[in-house]
Amino acid sequence: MKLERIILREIQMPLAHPFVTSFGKTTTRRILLVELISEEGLTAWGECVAGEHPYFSDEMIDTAWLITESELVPRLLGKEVAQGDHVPAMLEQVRGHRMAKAALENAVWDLEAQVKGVSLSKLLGGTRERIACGVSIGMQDTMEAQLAKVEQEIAAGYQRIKLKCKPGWDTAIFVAVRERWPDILLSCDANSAYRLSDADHIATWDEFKLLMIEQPLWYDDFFFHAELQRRIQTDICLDECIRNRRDAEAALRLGSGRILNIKVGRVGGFTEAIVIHDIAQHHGVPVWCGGMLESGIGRAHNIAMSSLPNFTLPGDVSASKRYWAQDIIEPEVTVSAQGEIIVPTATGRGFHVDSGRVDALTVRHAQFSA
Ligand code: OSB
Ligand code: MG
Repeated sequence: MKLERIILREIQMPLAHPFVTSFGKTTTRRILLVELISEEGLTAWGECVAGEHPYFSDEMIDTAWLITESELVPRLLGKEVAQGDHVPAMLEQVRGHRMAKAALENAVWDLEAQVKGVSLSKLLGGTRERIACGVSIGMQDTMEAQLAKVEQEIAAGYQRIKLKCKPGWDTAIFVAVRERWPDILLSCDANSAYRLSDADHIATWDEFKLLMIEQPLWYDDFFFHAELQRRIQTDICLDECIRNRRDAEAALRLGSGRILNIKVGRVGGFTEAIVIHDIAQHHGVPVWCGGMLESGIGRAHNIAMSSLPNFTLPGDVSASKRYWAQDIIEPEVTVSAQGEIIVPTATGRGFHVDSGRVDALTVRHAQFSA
């Protein structure tokens, strides 16, 4: 597979509903899309999940654009790349910038699936025909609005409800939700809003039988998470702090958590994500696929990822219409009344990219030819 042309685009997509976490509010997503065109004339896509600001991680769309254009594209353009898992070594000299790297690497996997005539799911080692879906619900302005959102998502069939929380927006919400829905799969995500000094407070949540507490402490820590895990019964799930296979192995050996959220962009691409999946499986630790408010391209890739065997918990991969008035793929992603997405079996990502829609949303464009 010779990479003849690489096209970068920034698209801007207004979210159907603003998304509020402990690190901020998102109303419009600025998304970097990567399009690869091979010598054979095949077209493949990747999505960079870096945010508008460096609040979730130290990457943001503008740093990703700069690094992609100045450092990553030159290492791939015009090169013969046999398969997606050869990409990490080609980009290895560049340290960090995992979300930027993942967009390119994942596009190469997308291309490889097309060349081999298999679904992306099969190529990655997927075994599931359908995946279980949960939702991540941002913080609302009032308790009433928060409960109404939970009600709406349960009615839509989602199998797990995740509540964003932070100091001052935690226990009261859990009490109210548990009062109305004592038995649902419920979790929370603090996005690093707490400190070890909050351990006693966090321990009081054990009574809510949460499925997990996601990334309660610092974004770059899994040492003190181990101490917190020893002081609470509820399982900790690690998100932000797991950057690669060594982090995963170290965190699981330390006992920093008992569940992993795998985000393909956060760990630098499918190759690393698959290894982390395997490490967790080896430790008997379940994983699930996180989300980064992706457009249809990243969502299609997340569906394929979620089809691997150790993705045994419902992920944050939900329907297009939860995010967008109109998605950039055809068909859009839908979730059944049972809270499942069917994994496409067609060749490649299994969703057609609506290039007219992409063009209409594009605010920045750069093209590189071999
Ligand atoms: O921590 O999982 C997170 C969105 C942006 C950044 C971080 C996170 C999230 C979500 C939303 O929780 C998941 C989704 O629905 O895409
Ligand atoms: Mg998270």
